[in-house]
Amino acid sequence: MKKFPEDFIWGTATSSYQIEGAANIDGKGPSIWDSFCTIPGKIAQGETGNLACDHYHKFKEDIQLMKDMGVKAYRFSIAWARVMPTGKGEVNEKGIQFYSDLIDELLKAGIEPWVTLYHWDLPLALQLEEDGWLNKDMANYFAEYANLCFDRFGDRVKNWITLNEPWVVSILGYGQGVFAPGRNSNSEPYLAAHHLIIAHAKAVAVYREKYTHQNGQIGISNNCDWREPLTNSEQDKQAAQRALEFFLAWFADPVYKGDYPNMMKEKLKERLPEFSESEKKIIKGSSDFFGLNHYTTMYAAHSDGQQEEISVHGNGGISEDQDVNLSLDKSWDVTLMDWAVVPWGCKKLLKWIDERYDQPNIYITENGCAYPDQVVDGKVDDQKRVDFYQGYLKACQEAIEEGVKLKGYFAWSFMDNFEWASGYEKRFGLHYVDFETLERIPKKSALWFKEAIKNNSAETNNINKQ
Ligand code: PNW
Repeated sequence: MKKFPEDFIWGTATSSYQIEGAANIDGKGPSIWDSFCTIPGKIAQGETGNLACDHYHKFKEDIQLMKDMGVKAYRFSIAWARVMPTGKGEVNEKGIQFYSDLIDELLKAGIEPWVTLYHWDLPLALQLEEDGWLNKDMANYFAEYANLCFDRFGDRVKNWITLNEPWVVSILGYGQGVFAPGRNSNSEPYLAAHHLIIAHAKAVAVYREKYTHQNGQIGISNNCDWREPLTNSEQDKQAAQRALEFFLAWFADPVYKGDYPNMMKEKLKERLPEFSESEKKIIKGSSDFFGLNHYTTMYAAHSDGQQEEISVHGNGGISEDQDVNLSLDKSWDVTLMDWAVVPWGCKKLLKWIDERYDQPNIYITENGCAYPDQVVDGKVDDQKRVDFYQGYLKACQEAIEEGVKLKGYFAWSFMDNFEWASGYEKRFGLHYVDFETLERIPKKSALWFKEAIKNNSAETNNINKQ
């Protein structure tokens, strides 16, 4: 059996708004997601995260389930508005207490906390009073909030992720308007992204200036699909490269090279803001590791300004800026999100990152899939999810053998939860959640993951004991 390196980190992941519930108790302020969910038509079935998995009250039970699986690490996010109800100023001690208890419980279970500071649930007050991420001042508010978290939790938390997927915030939140705050524009995404990058860098600067004695690491998690050239033509190869740069290099180039890709500057002109020299200085080198969320692969082909409508749930970005047409191979299986299952795309993307950014330590901070799971006789036989994880983890193993410094892998998600605009229809969990009773049931995939962790290998097949 091929093994992962001894110190490989096996983890699972969640985010605050998707699991916590307790939306307005114990002093929590409203977030833009609380508010966005009240707009008719935005969320499937008009669902909200008001209750979600009620993790706020069930976190001990959830940590026990993680312990049962043998995970070494758990990635969760802090709801900014739970610890700072209006996003700035006053601190809500009950919110601090919740995360403090959660962290203590994890450590007691031998599970390392990996904490995301921002997984999209911006305090509503910052949206209404300050214009959210369109305002550069947001970077300072974020740095102050980050400082609070380092100060209160940094004695126990050694792994920090500033932002989750600024691409999603920018494109789905400010471009397509399908996520909070629901804006529709072809220029605001580039402005919001600009401020997100500066906010990330400022938070990292605070950590490095004031908290070195905590001996932790800090980075950012970006999402990216793989883009495979549709044909061998030079034009399609360049189209795939452009698509990857618009997706990932948009955020990773500033962090690793100090500025946006030239290609984006040329194409976007004045719609792409410029960093000042002092901003470049704090941005370059501002991630101790490369956090990657990866879900799927698409073909990319050159287009001469004529965009084909893609039927798949839109993750192309602002495609008219890229001159790229995306498509799927008919032979590829797709998940309930219509995202294609293509493990080799994951390996290619890891190698692309390894090369472009000079062999950084990489953590896959999310990878997973949604399927229409069903409980039969108290069990959930999600063989497709088992196959998905096995396929992607094998691809990871191959990438490591070929020299990629992949140090860990977090399955999305620990349990079924509020899947944003899709509500509760799209189940990504290793654990099934009955949203009526809130009961959790480990799926077959959770049992597979447990064995894979035990064997430290993706070649695990022995899970017939459910
Ligand atoms: C990520 N896209 O979201 C998030 O980090 C999770 O909170 C979420 O539950 C998970 O993936 C599954 O969706 C994404 O359109 C949402 O490319 C949309 C896209 C990518 C990631």
